[in-house]
Amino acid sequence: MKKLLLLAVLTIMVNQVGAQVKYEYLMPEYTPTEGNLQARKEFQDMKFGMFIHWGVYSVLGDGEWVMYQQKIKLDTYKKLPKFFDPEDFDADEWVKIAKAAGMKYITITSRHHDSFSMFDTDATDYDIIDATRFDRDPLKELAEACKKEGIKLNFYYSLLDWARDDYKNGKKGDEEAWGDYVKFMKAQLTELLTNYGEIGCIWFDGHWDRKKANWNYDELYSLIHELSPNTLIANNHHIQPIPGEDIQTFERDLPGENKGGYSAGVEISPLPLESCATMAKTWGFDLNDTKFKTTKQLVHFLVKAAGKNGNLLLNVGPMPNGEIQPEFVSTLKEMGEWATKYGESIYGTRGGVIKTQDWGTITKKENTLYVHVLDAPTEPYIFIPELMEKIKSVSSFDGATKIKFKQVKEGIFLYPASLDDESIDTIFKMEIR
Ligand code: FHN
Repeated sequence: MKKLLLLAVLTIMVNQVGAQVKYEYLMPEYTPTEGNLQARKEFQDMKFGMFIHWGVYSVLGDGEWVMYQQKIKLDTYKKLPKFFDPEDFDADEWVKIAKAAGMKYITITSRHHDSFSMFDTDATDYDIIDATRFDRDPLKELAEACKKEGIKLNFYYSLLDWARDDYKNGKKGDEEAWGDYVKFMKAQLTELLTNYGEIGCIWFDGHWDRKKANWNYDELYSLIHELSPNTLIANNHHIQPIPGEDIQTFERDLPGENKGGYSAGVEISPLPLESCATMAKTWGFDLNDTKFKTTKQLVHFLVKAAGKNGNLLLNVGPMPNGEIQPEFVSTLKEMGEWATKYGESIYGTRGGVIKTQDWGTITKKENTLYVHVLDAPTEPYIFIPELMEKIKSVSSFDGATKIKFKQVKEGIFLYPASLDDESIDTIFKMEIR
């Protein structure tokens, strides 16, 4: 009887999870090209990227959801482009900040939920060239700056739209309108993939606004892969990856966790993983948002993501004048100082060696395991459970000090002479036999 009950409970749980995480429309089988697989590997090697949420909403300094949250009528919101003239925008400066932080790629919002296109598009007049006095295409300038500096450029693209009638009517069930909206997205995606050089990734967002809808991903994804097979597709839909996607994303969460509340029932897939996070609270510029995360917290996020085999996409929301706020710049600079010293233990590594421990995690590159002690344990040793690899030697990060260790069948004990409580991350190197 007990067994039957357990089975019934399990069946209900599996069905619920299944119902919650599955995209319901048929997708064609997807075989990534060799180049795409190589791009996925390179994506995983990069580990750290800059997310940029920038739009006309920055004028109001109240985050990227201001139109929705302050219930601003569309006609009123449409006055904002007139006030948006970011004359201090300097793409080279942004790229310099990202590079100095140790970031290897940039993912910028080409169009967010407010529908405003931050690039020169022929598919609508509601864009930066036609609707503002700022007669420049920031994505073009960023593409050029990224190319110069060897930084990969990715485009965020909102599926959800708060302004377009075809979206609104399509949402209400008007199939013709929905078809028009899909056509519009395809026109813009074609522009984004043909006018800006090689694009690393198209990063979709907003699926969750129409959880049950047919988003025509078969058309969108095959268009992207036909135009640019090495461009990776990510979709922040908060469900299990859909065939055609190349990256799995986690919002405000480490891969496989659901502390942010967006990833209920979502399991880690074999795709490259990426966590995105904010430096304060909101994504878009918010004048009142002073809940700044510290350098230590953010380095810990980066290291833990790498330990779980994921990248960190860390967000900045530039101000309406085009500059990244100084608080972010100084934290990013400190992260960069850390990355300059310890980047070897992050870039090009893979994770998933052990489960995250209270003290920290492990990353791996070839025959080296990097033990990241993020929070010193109270015991005078570090215990690493379930380690399959036979260890030959353990040393301090710089290799100057040998560390005593004992390997038993349950795991391995490290006995460092001391552990610095204040250190952001004490790293030991273990060589595999
Ligand atoms: O609503 C958006 C939000 O503004 C932001 O773009 C984040 C980034 O992951 N995604 C959405 C929420 O899921």
